[in-house]
Amino acid sequence: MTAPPIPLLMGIVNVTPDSFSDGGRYDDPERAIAHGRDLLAQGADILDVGGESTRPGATRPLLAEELDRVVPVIEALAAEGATVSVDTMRAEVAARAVAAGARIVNDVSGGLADPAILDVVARTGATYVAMHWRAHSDRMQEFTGYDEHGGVVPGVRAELAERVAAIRAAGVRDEQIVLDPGLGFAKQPHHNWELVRRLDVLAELGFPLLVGASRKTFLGRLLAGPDGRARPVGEREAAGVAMTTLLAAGLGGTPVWCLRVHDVRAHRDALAVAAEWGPDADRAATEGEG
Ligand code: PMM
Repeated sequence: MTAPPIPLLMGIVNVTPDSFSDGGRYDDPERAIAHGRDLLAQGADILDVGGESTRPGATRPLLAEELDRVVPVIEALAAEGATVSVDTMRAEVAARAVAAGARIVNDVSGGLADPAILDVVARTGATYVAMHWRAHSDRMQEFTGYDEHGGVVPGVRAELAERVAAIRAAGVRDEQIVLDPGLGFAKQPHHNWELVRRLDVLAELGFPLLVGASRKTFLGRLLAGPDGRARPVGEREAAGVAMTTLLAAGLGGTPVWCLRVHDVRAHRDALAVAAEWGPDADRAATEGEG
């Protein structure tokens, strides 16, 4: 068996006081820049800089707060040659981020929160990650029904197809578009597993896929202790690395273009192992001593 091409790794730089998984640790720009450099040294291909927490129940920052958080960090990291993505739902933030050097706009709302973001993407030519999303984080878990679509996989596919139509209508070219199933966003835990097992159904839409499973609640629930409480967020990394390994091995049913992760080194190691099943798989046998 030959594994598909190795996915890119997007390292997460959350410049937020209340992020889902590394809340507050990198909330001042200097610390966030240092964290970005560290993730590059660990082998990140892309740095995803975000100033709005989207953890379940989170409330939104003001526009000015979000700009103050992300623009200096993007400027510094892009100036050092990093490929930077901005994690935002706001057109104004996307525009300022691209002007500061970001080449990717990662919009968890897929253009639903602020449709003008699509004009920014069309005008600038930035790569656009459109994630499956139904509502802001304070209410998203009220919208986890997929029965009218016959299940979560056809539901996410249909709703992403609608987003693609809107994105194209705004003048964005197909080569700019990346799709994301939105693990943990308006999903019950079992929905996330159904999606990662059938990424091939989303790939039928014809775009590269990005997947963000790192440290999410559905992994915490899988690893719940005997008391039924989810595994704490800082103790989910090994499960995330297993997810990376299985997706890199093709068990999502299709190649994945990029994985969005926190602990880049661990995922880079997993991809190094997966690469030994890829096109250059006999390298280890000829190079090493075993
Ligand atoms: N998840 C989070 C934030 N941004 N962007 C994309 N494209 N896909 C995701 O799954 C995603 C995202 C929430 O996780 P975090 O608080 O750990 O960053």
